[in-house]
Amino acid sequence: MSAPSHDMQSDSRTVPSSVDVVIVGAGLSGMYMLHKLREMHLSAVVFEAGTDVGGTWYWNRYPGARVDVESLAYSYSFSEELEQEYEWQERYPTQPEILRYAQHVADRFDLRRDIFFRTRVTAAMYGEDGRTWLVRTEHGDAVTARFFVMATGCLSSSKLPEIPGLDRFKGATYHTAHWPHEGVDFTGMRVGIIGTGSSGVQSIPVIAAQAADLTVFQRTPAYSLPARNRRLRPDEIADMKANYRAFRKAQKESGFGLPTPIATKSALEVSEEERNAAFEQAWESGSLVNLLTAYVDLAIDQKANDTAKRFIHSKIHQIVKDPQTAAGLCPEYPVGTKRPCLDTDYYETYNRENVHLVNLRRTPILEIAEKGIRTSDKEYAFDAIVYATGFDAMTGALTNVDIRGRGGISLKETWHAGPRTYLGISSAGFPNMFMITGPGSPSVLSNMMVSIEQHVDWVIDAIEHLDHHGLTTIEPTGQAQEAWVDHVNLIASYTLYPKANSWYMGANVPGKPRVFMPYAGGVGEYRKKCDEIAAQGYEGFALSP
Ligand code: NA7
Repeated sequence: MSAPSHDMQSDSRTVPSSVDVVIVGAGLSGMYMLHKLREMHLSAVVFEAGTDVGGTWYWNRYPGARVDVESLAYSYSFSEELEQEYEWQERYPTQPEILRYAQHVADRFDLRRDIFFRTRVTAAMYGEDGRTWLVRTEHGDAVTARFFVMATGCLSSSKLPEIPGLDRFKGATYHTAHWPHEGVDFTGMRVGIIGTGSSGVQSIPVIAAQAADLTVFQRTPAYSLPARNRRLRPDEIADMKANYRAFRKAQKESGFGLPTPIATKSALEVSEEERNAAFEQAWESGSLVNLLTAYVDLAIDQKANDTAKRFIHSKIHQIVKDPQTAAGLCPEYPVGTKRPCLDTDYYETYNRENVHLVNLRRTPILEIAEKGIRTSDKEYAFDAIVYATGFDAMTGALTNVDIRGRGGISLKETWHAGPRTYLGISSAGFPNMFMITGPGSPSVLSNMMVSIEQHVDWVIDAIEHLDHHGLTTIEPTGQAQEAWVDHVNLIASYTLYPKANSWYMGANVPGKPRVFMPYAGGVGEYRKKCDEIAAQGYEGFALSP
C-alpha cells in the first residue's frame, strides 16, 4: 500500500494567532466544516495529527479495511458536482478508495491550505472575559477563536489491551488503527491476532491467506454477515446519479441514514418458514440494515431478537466445518447490540488448516511474553502480534484534549460519570464549543456521512444565527442538557442495546462509566428535533449578546 502523496510535504506556514473557528481533525467532518465556514467567509484553521486528510480512513489501513455502508451512500451530498463527477469502484469501498475520495475532496475544494498537519491539539481553554477559546497545539502554537469545533471522530482514540507484558514481545506488533503506510507482508510468519470486532473480522481472512499460521484470540464473538462486495455496475451508478436528490432525502429521513423498507410485522407473528426466508434474503443481500430492520421488534424484544440469533448461529454452523470452532464463533448477546460486522470469507477462514481459534472466555490471556502470548492453557509462539482491540469510543478523543470551559472546568472531569451533552452537539459550561457527532447524537448508529453533514449544517446555521442577531455565545442550559441525557437514556432503555458489553456502553474500557452513548431514536427523528430546536430560537440554549 503506498503512502498518500501529501505525506512528504513539509509545513513551513505560520499558524494564525486568531481566527473565527478552530477545528480539530481533518477527517470527513472537519473537512466539510471547513468548507462550509469558507462559504460563510469566516476564517478557520484545522489542526490534524496525521499527515493528510481522511481521519478514520487515514489511520485504519489494516488489510481488508472497508466501510460497511455502500459507497454511493457513504459520500458527501453537499455538492451535486462532486456527486456526479466522482466514480466509485466498489460496492463497499476499501480504505484506500475512501482515502482517495477524501483526498479528491480536499483537492477539489482546496481545503489543505487551512489545514495544519502533524499537529495535535493538546488543550483548549475558554476565556470568559474575551468570550474566546484559546487553543494550544503540541508545537506550542496558540490560537484564539470565537468558536471551537471538535471534529475528532467517534472511533479515533485507539486502545491496546490491558494485558501485562505488552512491551516484552520481541517480534513485530501492529495495531489495526495505526497500520504502517507501506503495508505489512506476513508471508511465512506465525501471527497472533487479538480482537474480533470489525477490524479483526475484516483483517483475519486477508492475514490468514498470507501468513504461515494465524491464531485468533477471541474474547467475544461478533455477528457478521457476508458483504457480497463486488465492483459497481455502470448502470447502477448511472441510476443513482440520476436519482441522487430523492435518495439523499430518504437517507435524511431514515433511521440509520440508509433508506430501507419500513418493517410492519413482529418477528414473532410470522411462521418460522416466513421469518427464515426474510432473514435469508437479508443475509444474501449483504446489507446489515436489511437484517436489523427486517422486523419491527428485533432491537427491542429479546424473543424476537432470539430468532435472528438462531438464524445466524445456524449459518455459522453451516459454514464452519469443525463443530467446536463453530460453537465458539456463535455470540450469545442479542444481535445488533454490539456493532455487527460485514465480512468477506470470515467464517470460511476458520476452515483453513493454518487458522486456529482460541476462546479467551475459557483460557484467558495471562501475559504477552518474549516469544508470544501466554494463556491459562499454554504459550503460543509468534513472529508478529496484531492488536485489533478497538477504541476508547465516542468520548476518548474528546477527553484526551485538556478542554476547559467556563470557570476552568474540565470536560474530562465534568464527564467522569459519563458524557453529558445537549443533542450530542454541545455541553453545558462549554460555550461556543461544538462536537461533530458527539455522544448523545445518532453518530455510530448511523451512516456517518449523513450524521456528519447534519451536524455541520446545524452548527453552521447556529453560528450564522448568532452573527445575524449580534449575539456572541451559545451554550446549552443545564436543564435542557439533563432533559436530553434523560431522553437518550430513556430511548436506550426501550432497546436491547444495554444488554451487551459493547463500546456503545463504554464497556470495553476498564473503569469507563457504563452509559449507552449514542442516540437510538434514529437520524430522521433526531434531525426533526434539532430543526425544531433551531426554529424555536435555539430552545434549551442560552444565547448571549
Ligand atoms: P471493537 O469493535 O471495539 O473490537 C475490539 C475487539 O478487541 C473486540 O473483539 C474486543 O473484545 C477485543 N478486545 C479488546 N480488549 C481485549 C483484551 N484485553 N483481551 C482480549 N480481547 C480484547 O474495535 P474494532 O476496531 O474492531 O471496530 C471498531 C468499529 O470500527 C466497528 O464497530 C465499526 O463501527 C468500525 P470484547 O468484545 O471487548 O470482549
